[in-house]
Amino acid sequence: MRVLVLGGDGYLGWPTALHLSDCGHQIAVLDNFARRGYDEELGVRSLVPIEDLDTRIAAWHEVSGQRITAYTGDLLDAEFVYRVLAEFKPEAIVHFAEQRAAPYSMIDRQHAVYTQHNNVIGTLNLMYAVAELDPSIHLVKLGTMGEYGTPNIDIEEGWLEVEHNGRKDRMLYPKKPGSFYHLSKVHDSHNLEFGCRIWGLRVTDLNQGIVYGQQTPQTAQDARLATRLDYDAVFGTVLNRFVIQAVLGEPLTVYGTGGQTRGLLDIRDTVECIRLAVEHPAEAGEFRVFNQMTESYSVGQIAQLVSECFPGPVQVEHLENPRVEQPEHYYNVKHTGLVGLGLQPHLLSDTLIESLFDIVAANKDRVDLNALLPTVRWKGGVKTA
Ligand code: NAD
Ligand code: USQ
Repeated sequence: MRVLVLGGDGYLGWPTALHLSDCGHQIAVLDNFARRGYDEELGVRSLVPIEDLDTRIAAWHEVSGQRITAYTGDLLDAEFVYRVLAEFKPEAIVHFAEQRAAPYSMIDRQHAVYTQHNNVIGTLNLMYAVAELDPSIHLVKLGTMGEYGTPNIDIEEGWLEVEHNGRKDRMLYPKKPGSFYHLSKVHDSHNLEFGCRIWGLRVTDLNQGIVYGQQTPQTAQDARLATRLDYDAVFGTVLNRFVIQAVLGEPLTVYGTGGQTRGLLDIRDTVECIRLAVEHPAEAGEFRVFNQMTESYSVGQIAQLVSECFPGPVQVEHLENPRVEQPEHYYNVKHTGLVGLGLQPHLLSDTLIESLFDIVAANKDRVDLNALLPTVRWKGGVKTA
């Protein structure tokens, strides 16, 4: 199948492009390198060194014999998006290309506006290009579990059967997201569902949990194929950060009580979920939603797991929570759709965490310790008189 991977230079987009290429699909990646730009803006860098996209693609050709086409440009440039679709003629598009850090979106007005403009308008340009050029293209869009927030009822896969005043309907599951970034994904989901209804688009919205890990069978074949690993308090995610903090001998930064619970998954499951979604497309007019996560843990449990696995002393520090989120809550998520398509999850285990310890130890000199502590406060991005 011809698959276009948007955001193919990112943490997840690059390993997904390699996995799909390895499975025999013909791949093109598109990226504007915004993520590399955020590194410069924030004065940080990936813990694991990463090559530029051309070097990565050349290395993959050397290792596998497979070719990947690269398109450099911005989803905000509608003409560029139309040109790429007309030229590459994808049968499926995997859309990772958004600003994805909740803290980045909460820095101030400018960053909130940038995030929502980049994410929502980029996706809208893409929807129009698909609708006008070839609505049979299956769009696999990365959403997030954080779209739902932490409601006090079970979280279904995208849709909810509602009975109200004696009448019933199937509605999009109500959303209660916790940052302007997470909100951008909610806006995308609503736009995409509308596109399915009015134009008959075929869309799979993958509400993904927090991803951990750094290697897939493909990226592990050559150092030039490595994907990024973020440790800073803006882009680094919780489990990856705790592993890195343990190796550095720094305290694990649990925000608040640590009772907040989230869905997680291994990076090897991310790439496999995408393959499954691509190879089993949604129907024309269908807005299909999968909850892409394999396990739930509270932040406190993640800190405990990392402490137990690390072969040395680990200190856990409870910081005042810079975010506004429920400290303790009900969390029960349905996630059977991808398992139904054949996903065999890698559950969080000692071996995975131990292999991450080695990757981090090999690169620990690259860490700027100043970037570890959170500086973005959810209430701090508003200027008061
Ligand atoms: P990432 O920032 O590493 O990758 C995103 C890529 O998209 C970057 O290379 C960036 O340069 C590119 N990009 C951004 N805006 C663009 C634009 N307008 N035009 C072209 N390219 C653009 O992020 P990631 O961690 O790989 O996440 C990928 C997707 O998965 C995101 O949509 C994110 O919201 C979602 N997601 C990630 C996680 C996680 O834990 N990393 C969890 C759930 C969902
Ligand atoms: N947390 C800590 N200490 C830390 C870092 C985080 O306690 O050092 C806590 C946060 O307060 C939060 C939880 O851990 O309660 C998760 O935070 P995170 O930064 O790991 O994840 P989040 O901001 O939700 O965002 C990440 C990705 C995003 C993706 C999302 C999936 O950056 O792209 O959409 O995970 S989900 O959480 O399911 O919405």
